[in-house]
Amino acid sequence: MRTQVCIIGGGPSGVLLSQLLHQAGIDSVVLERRPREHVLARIRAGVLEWGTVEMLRKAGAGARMDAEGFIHAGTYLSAQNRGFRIDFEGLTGKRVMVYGQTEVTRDLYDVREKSGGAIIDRAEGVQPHGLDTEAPFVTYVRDGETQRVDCDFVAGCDGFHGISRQSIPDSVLRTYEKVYPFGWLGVLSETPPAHEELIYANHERGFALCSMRNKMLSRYYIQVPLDHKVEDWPDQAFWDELRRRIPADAAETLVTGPSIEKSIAPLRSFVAEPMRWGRLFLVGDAAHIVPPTGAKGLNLAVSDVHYLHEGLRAHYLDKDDEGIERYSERALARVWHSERFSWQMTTLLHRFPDQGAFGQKVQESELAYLEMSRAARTALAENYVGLPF
Ligand code: FAS
Ligand code: PHB
Repeated sequence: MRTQVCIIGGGPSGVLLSQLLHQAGIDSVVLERRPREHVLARIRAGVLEWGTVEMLRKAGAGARMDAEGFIHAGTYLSAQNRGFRIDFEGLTGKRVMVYGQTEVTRDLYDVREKSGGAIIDRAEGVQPHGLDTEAPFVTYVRDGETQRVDCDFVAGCDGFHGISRQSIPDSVLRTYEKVYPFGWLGVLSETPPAHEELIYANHERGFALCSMRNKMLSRYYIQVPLDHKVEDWPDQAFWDELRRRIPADAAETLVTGPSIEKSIAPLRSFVAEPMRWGRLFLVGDAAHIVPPTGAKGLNLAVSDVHYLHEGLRAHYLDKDDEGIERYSERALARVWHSERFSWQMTTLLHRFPDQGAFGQKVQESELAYLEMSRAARTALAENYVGLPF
């Protein structure tokens, strides 16, 4: 088989890129190792920057988001059970959309299928070849048969554990990493959200987050030690701990119910540079990971897609290679702003094992400064709603 762009990974970045390339008349094939139903069942992000909203609409995947998503003009932060609001709209003129990544991925698959896209799932042993030549190709095995895709470019949209980043020689690749000494225990419950906006809670017992998916589907997280397992947290223990950490008024009205999903995710900050080697471009989690405290992971994947799609479009339609030559530089500039913000929010809101009483007081002072200073709230708000592409 021959195509112009071979995309490894059928998550949100891979399918969004394929759809945008299609709209520009550029041919692509998506190779996804998991069965489609597995990909479409993943529960991950919940908050979309407005740039992401506009990209999904541009790709033709925004109708259900506009009908079912929640537009939020602000969020709450709290320290020791007392909350205050960050007014995104008043401070920046911008808002965010709360709409689950599960739905985003489903909408992208739907629009890509409708536009005749080739998303090949259960593609095993995907292996790029000749990335530093003029004629790269990708091999994979499906139903026991080895296949080959000849292409002009390879987009590595295959996430943190994918094959693409590993295909860049160690002599070229530079990585930067910070692993946090705790994880997030997440629960999904068919209950009304604790509040009409999100609540990010700092508490001496640890971080908590109240989020949502719709009027009867809530998403909650509490910080837990790295050695905890899901079975250490029966539902009642989770609800009791969440109530201890969030603002008193939200704790009083919290509606609890059985968890329909419960999982623990580790937290790390990670960046791989460069995001391009020869004919390979790294996109999304294949190149970078952020702790979810800043709601940036999915949104960064989308901004990478923006830069790469623009670069490939100029290459094929205008014979202009500046976009692909500067892809890594442009994408990384925005990646590092989000890495910094996600690290800052994580450092501000979580209980670190070695921080001591002084560290807790400094966090509470920083939160008090945010509450009193419009300038401080504006800085947080403009990063949260998303810096320009
Ligand atoms: P993805 O990992 O989504 O997709 C990569 C795809 O490539 C997958 O479908 C995988 O099966 C496939 N693949 C991997 N290796 C392959 C190979 N060798 N061959 C073929 N295919 C291969 N972000 C937020 O903003 N907020 C959150 O709350 C949040 N929570 C998260 C919770 C968890 C448990 C995880 C893992 C991530 C979370 N994220 C969150 C980040 C997440 O949303 C990512 O940023 C987002 O999925 C990035 O999209 P992709 O880059 O497409 O990578
Ligand atoms: C979520 O709804 O899953 C969510 C929201 C905001 C975050 C992280 C996760 O910062």
